[in-house]
Amino acid sequence: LTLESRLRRAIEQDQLQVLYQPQWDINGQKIVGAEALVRWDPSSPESFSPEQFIPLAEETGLILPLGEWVLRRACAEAQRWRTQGWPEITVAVNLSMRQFQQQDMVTRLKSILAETQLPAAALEVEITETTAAKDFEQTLEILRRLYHLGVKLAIDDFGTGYSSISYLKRFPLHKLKIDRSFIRDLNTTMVPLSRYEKSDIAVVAAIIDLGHSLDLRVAAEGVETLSQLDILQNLKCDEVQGFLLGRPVTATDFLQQLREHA
Ligand code: G
Ligand code: G
Ligand code: MN
Ligand code: NA
Repeated sequence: LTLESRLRRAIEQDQLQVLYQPQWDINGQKIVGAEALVRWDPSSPESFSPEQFIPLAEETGLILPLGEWVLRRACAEAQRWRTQGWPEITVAVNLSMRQFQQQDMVTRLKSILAETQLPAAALEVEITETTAAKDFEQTLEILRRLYHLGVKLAIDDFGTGYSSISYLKRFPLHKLKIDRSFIRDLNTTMVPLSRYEKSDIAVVAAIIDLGHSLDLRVAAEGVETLSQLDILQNLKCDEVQGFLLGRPVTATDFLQQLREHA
């Protein structure tokens, strides 16, 4: 069997799973949301990493049913958090380029919100900088419709694509997520810093300032060390996400984390 037919079967047979990675306020004190991340159920006999199957799903178009399945799951789960006592917790869902550009995407999203009863403001949609930069007019139109629905809009992997600042200025957005490659480079707060380390901090500082000057919240992803967190706090980043504060976990485990940290 090809990976494609296995993936098709996995979608049909519910062998996929959604994990939730906590998103924290900058102090690392409080969970403010979660990013939904799809996984091939590790207990199924065949299991592939998302780095393997997401690009394939993109190429084959399977990302459409897959993405819709993730969206429905994540919205239903977020509504459970709300009704169980955490009405402020948002859920962030990645939309691939094909999914974002799908003709009836906004209609489909709207019906998933209605079906799961999740208020639009509790859903954050993440599109990559590359998706956003693909076709300015089309992106603007889709973002406007989502914005009017009340959905939160985030640019993911920021800094690795090529969106121009004038685009960012004209898109209705709520958040920039600094790509984890920039965070990885924030290795140390030890002084004296090498020129390179200084410039790594300067780049992250510039992204945060850019976000703030556009009235956006700025989140850092891939935070793995306390010194990275310390630098991000000093630079007034707004939110952090990464292995230091929590790996992606099952819905059950995430609910437990909410009891402890939200
Ligand atoms: O979770 P992890 O880092 O292993 O994910 C690998 C890649 O797969 C990341 O780029 C992530 O954005 C992407 N990904 C994870 N879940 C989803 C999903 O539900 N939809 C889309 N489009 N991409 C996802
Ligand atoms: O492309 P996107 O930003 O959506 O990718 C999210 C992916 O990043 C998830 O698959 C998640 O597993 C991964 N991730 C989350 N936190 C960390 C981290 O601290 N370090 C690394 N290396 N990967 C992370
Ligand atoms: Mn993401
Ligand atoms: Na990202």
